[in-house]
Amino acid sequence: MYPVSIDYQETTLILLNIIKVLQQFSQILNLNNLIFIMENAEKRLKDHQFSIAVVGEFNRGKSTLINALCGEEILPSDILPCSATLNRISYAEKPSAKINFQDGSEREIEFYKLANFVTKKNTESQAVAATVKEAKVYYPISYFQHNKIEIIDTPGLGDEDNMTAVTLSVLQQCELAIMIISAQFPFSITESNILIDKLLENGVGEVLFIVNEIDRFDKTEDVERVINKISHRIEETINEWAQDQINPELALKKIGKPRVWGLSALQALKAKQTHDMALLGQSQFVNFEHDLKTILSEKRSLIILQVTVNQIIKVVTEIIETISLQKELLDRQQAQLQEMSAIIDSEVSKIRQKKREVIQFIDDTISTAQQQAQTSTYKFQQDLKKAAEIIIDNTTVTPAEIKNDNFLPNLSNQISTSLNEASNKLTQNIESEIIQGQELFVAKILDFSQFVENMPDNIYHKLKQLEIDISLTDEVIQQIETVNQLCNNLTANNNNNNELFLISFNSDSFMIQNNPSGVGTGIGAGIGLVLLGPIGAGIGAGIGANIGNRSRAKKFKEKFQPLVNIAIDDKLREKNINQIVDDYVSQALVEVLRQAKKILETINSVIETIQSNLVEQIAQQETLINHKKQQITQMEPETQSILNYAQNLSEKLVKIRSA
Ligand SMILES: Nc1nc2c(ncn2[C@@H]2O[C@H](COP(=O)(O)OP(=O)(O)OP(=O)(O)O)[C@@H](O)[C@H]2O)c(=O)[nH]1
Ligand SMILES: [Mg+2]
Repeated sequence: MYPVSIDYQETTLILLNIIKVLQQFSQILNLNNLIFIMENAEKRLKDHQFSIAVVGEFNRGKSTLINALCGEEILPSDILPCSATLNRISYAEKPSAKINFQDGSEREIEFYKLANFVTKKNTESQAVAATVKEAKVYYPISYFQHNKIEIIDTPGLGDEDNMTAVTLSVLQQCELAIMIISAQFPFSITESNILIDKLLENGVGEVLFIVNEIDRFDKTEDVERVINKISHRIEETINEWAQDQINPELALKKIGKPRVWGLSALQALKAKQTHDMALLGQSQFVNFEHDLKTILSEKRSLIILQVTVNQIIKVVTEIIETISLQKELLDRQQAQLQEMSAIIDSEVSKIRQKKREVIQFIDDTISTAQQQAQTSTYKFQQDLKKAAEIIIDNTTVTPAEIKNDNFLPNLSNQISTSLNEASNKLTQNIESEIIQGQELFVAKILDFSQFVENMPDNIYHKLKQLEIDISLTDEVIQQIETVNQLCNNLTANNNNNNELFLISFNSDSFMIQNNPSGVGTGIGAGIGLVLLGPIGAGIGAGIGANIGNRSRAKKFKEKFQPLVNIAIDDKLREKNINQIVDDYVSQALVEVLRQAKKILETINSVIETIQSNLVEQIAQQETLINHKKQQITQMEPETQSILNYAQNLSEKLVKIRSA
């Protein structure tokens, strides 16, 4: 897909293409920092810009080295930590300086006043330097002239945090780094960390090492020993770093054997200023300068490609890692969605089951109430007969009394009063049975509604534990609120107004009233009538006056009782007491039933809303996940082929550069 080539033009085009693709991928994966890195790489590759950063701990002679290259003391240097800003030095025919301030403004300054803006030599200059973003210094350095090269003086690393950050940002945008180490303090742990974290990790194309201040040693052999020692430590550090890389071998090749120059920047500067060739020779500066010029003229393009490739490898590796992480995440989310569907199904079927139980319970309660009422009614019939029997038994019957006109009306009255009492008892019994039924009923529905009310919370709580964003819709919240209100009314009715569910028990239903002129009398009269018949007939048929003796009185009671019973049965049947009780029970439960039905209907729609809502949300999530997965899967082969190409190219570049 990406043919390996080292033709500069062609390779540049391929790399620009790759950068475009990686930008798109970074965008899809939301890797903003990578987009930035690629934008930057694209710009540098197109501009063919070449930046050299001079780095190291403070006071190692960074500024002095740049001065030595220029042959003039253009940058301030000092025995105390000095450089406070980034200073970019590039070619111009005449020396000049511009200051870019933090607030975005830019100002040209007089060249010799540079120290007032870029150092921390005194509190005033330090305060000014704090407002400076960077200084641009233009100077006629001959070999910078045609090559769009800039050299960057950086504040000492590890001196202050914000300065370290400034230097770091520059390292991501430079092709070559010169690391300055002092011959006096051979390669500290801090310096080894600078090398790894700031240079190698940032994919700088090439790193050159300078052991400065060799003039501090008298003997050449001491200088050699120090340089060897430092070179060895640098190699160790690079090896250590390479072992942590995905491809240690390539990482090592890319850096190559570290190139270390021992020199005295201070002597070189002085020699150039005074044209002292002997001192210049002594400074060992010429070797370094010569090699630097060669690198800049011969390897510049290769290094630019190398830096770009390094950035591409860095970015594509991170993209590949992100893809694999996101794939895992998406797989997990997919599994979770299935889990979610299962949770929803099980919760919904739980609540449906519960609803069936409630309906069954309601049916049972009604039929139990009806059965009990029927039993009470049957018992009522027996009670009435018993009451009549007791009255009849206790009545003294003599022939003389039977003849008395008041006898039968009195007897009837007694019986009807007694029947009224029994009737009231029945009313109370049935009433209390119904109240009990209602209470059970209401309790059951409230219990169920509580369950319904908790259902969404239960479901959403379980779903929340998964990593997927599911929310309770307003519709659900509103419906649950309706269920709540209906249930509150149900409770209120039950607690405050039982009458609502009750029809007042009307004794009329049983044709028995306390009012003696009413139906009670009617029964009495009826019984009287029935009795008068046989008695009259008896009189007529010869019972007549003989009714006066004991056996006749006993016979009267024996005949009278069944007649009373028949009269009771007839009256109850005539008034259809069974039906009345049935109706009464049903009517008493009708209001609760109506309300329960409404609650159950609302609950039904809550369940449906929740279910359809969640199913919809899950479906949406699934579509989203599938889409993402597809996008990511499509990226995979391309990222792999980019990585392969970049690694091959990197290897080629290393070979050519070290040839
Ligand atoms: N003897 C000797 N002194 C040097 C040499 N190079 C630099 N110095 C001195 O070391 C001190 C620090 O030099 P600078 O160039 O300011 O060092 P720097 O690394 O830029 O320091 P910061 O900007 O503070 O990070 C100055 O006093 C220099 O004159 C050298 O080769 N030999
Ligand atoms: Mg400095």
